[in-house]
Amino acid sequence: LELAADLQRALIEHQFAIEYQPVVDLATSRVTAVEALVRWWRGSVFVPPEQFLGPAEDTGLIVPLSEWILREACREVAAWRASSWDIGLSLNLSARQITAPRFVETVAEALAESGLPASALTLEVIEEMLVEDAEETIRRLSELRALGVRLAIDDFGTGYASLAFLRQLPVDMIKIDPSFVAGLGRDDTLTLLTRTIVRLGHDLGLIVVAEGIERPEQLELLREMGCTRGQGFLVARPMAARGVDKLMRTSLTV
Ligand code: G
Ligand code: G
Ligand code: MN
Ligand code: NA
Repeated sequence: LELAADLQRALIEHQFAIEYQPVVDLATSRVTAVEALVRWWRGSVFVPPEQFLGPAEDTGLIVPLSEWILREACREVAAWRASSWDIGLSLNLSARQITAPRFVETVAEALAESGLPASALTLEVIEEMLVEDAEETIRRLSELRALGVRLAIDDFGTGYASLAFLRQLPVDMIKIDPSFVAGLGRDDTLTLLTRTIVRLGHDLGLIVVAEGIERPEQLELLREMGCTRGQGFLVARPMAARGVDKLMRTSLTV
């Protein structure tokens, strides 16, 4: 309850910030996209998203917070693109955000205001979001996709129905959950499963992103598997916008 009141105040007092984690093309090491990740500095104390996203969802504060992240991130990425950097933006969606009134309109407005092309925006959803209000959620995401926005399944492979999800919603990308990537080269089953997910994604014509890359061996195996893109602390950590400025038009050293 106290956290809820603090969240409300934090929104009004602009205590939230966005960090961007680079996503690289594994063949070229070029940064092709950034994933926006919300940060809350409650005074001098950092509150991890895992601690406040639940309460924000329960109180509905996730809706105005997500709208701020959407507009701000679209604006910042559009500015990078204006310096002729062909970069995309990935945003994590919350269940409540998707079913809120005017969600589709809000995304369309953020694109129009910022000048970010719809095709440069990827919206990440997790499978659990299709359990409650599934029809409405699928309808809205399909509307956005019809506008040219890309859809990604985040944490792919961990949900109860990954494959059913692929049938229900037209998606462009799957993001392999870090729990698979963690086992690359160390655990035969996880290595095999990762290889199978990469092949499945490619056979379906999807972009496949591996998440949670921390060790050179993982990167090597993912490249050998032909995984399209990679993300993780070894590649680059989430960073403030001015950190991304410095990365512009560079290849990372991975
Ligand atoms: O990268 P990080 O540890 O900050 O993210 C923790 C969790 O919070 C992840 O599951 C991530 O998807 C989620 N998250 C981060 N930023 C956002 C956001 O802007 N909106 C939503 N809905 N979730 C986010
Ligand atoms: O659920 P989602 O995939 O959106 O979560 C993104 C979260 O993963 C962010 O909080 C980000 O900080 C974190 N993250 C990104 N790369 C790595 C990594 O290599 N290792 C670990 N442990 N976490 C990572
Ligand atoms: Mn994500
Ligand atoms: Na993920």
